[in-house]
Amino acid sequence: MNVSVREAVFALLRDFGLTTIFGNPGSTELPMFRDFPADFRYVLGLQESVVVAMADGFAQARGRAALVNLHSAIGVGHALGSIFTAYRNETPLVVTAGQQARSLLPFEPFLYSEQATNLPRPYVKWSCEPARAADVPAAIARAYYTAMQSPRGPTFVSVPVDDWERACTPLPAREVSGTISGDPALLARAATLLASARRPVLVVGAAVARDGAWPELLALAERHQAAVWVSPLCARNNFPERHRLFAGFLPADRARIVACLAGSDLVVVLGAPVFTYHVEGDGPHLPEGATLVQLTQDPAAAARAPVGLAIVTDLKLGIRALLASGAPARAAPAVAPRASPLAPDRLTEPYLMQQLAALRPAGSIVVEEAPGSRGAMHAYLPMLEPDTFYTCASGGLGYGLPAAVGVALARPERRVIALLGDGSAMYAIQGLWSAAELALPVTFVIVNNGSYRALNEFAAHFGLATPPGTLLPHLDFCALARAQGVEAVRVTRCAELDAALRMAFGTTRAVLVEVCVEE
Ligand SMILES: Cc1ncc(C[n+]2csc(CCOP(=O)(O)OP(=O)(O)O)c2C)c(N)n1
Repeated sequence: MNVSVREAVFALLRDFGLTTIFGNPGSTELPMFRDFPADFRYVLGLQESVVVAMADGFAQARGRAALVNLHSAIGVGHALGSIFTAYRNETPLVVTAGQQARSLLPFEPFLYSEQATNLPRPYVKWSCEPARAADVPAAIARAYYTAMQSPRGPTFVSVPVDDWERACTPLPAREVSGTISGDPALLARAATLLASARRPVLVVGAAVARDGAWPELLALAERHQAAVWVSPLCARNNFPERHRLFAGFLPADRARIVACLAGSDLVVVLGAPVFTYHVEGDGPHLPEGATLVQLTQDPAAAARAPVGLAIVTDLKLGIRALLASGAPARAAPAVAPRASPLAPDRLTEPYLMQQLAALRPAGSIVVEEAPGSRGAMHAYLPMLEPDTFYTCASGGLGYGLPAAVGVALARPERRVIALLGDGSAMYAIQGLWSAAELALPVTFVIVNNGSYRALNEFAAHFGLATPPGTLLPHLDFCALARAQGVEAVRVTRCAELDAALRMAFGTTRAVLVEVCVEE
């Protein structure tokens, strides 16, 4: 039996549960959407980096792949920053893009993509433009299975515009497992090391959240009375941040990591690289006398770790294996000091975080991209429940605002709070329009400090006093929001903050709260 490529692809997408298509269309994509099936929905983003970041948030919040459709070369070009972020986030995305008709390709036509498959490399796991139209369904299927295999990530398929009406045979979906179960002998050795350690510590990363291993991690930490540190620049939350064993957030700096972990004889890294550094450093990677065990879903992270025993495994399965061993009686580690409460006298970033923590609805999800506010957030806005925090693993700005829209689309029962720096928000401000059109109750909190403050602070590391290009005066976020259909309120004093947040959290519409903070 023959069907059109389009029919075969939509049948496959339906089987994979990829019925939400994030896109921004062009002429080279239009035939894909002929007779658009009623059980599919198209989520429009007004720029392609916004499209991919929305899909990323959606995919992460659902724990499954999402489908993206981009315009040929230029659309992929606009999307590349967000594709890079999805790659670092290990977010499964099937990214498709249009291409000019096969018969036109010898003439280098308008809108054609010369090296379509190379354009998104190296930040896709697999990239393909099928040799024949009839091979498009198989390429989409392989892209999906590959995206979902551990470590997950984006894949790319370029589809010539004339392929959609061509004939092919239908392709049934298959079951393809992507879960890696670690070597039992090595996991048993790791469990023994843990049981015999004097003072073990756990360093936890985003793969713990991605693999749904929150309860196993909690059990492991409590079993061993092990302090839990969050790995540097971690993109998800993995452990209740007010638990007595919660030690804090490791900096992305070798010597400071060693100082934080001092006194431990065994460092168990779970679902994170060893380690993510941001600044140069030398000397040891571990405190003197300590050994390291790493459980990771990423074979490359295992191979490049500078020290320790590395075991490639799904985190839930791996931590369960570690739970097989008992633990000796150990004294509880010292409790990390908590930040003291702040009075409503200065509208600072820490005060904003404190009030957000007090007023945020139960179960609400924070999607953060406010680099200079990270310290204040860590101190005053703890994440207490699983899957309630997302940021980007790449450090690339322009992710948080549209990702929050995608998370809200995936989790309609939850309140989503996008916590954004003024600079960060401007990389993807068109995402507000999608939130309004989709009628999503996202609360966008803009931390307006009038600058790229994180960059100003980082300049000191290189001995620069005042770097150029870091001031952002004259931005009116309320006007930017209203122009796109999002209600907005500006807060300039402590006394106005609670009412604004309560109003935003109390409605079912998207609201932007612009908070003008003092230094
Ligand atoms: C795409 C991209 N461009 C530039 C940077 C460099 N950068 C890192 S932090 C930062 C400033 C962010 O400003 P804002 O969101 O206002 O937060 P603040 O630092 O003021 O808290 C910049 C520009 C980046 N990380 N990503």
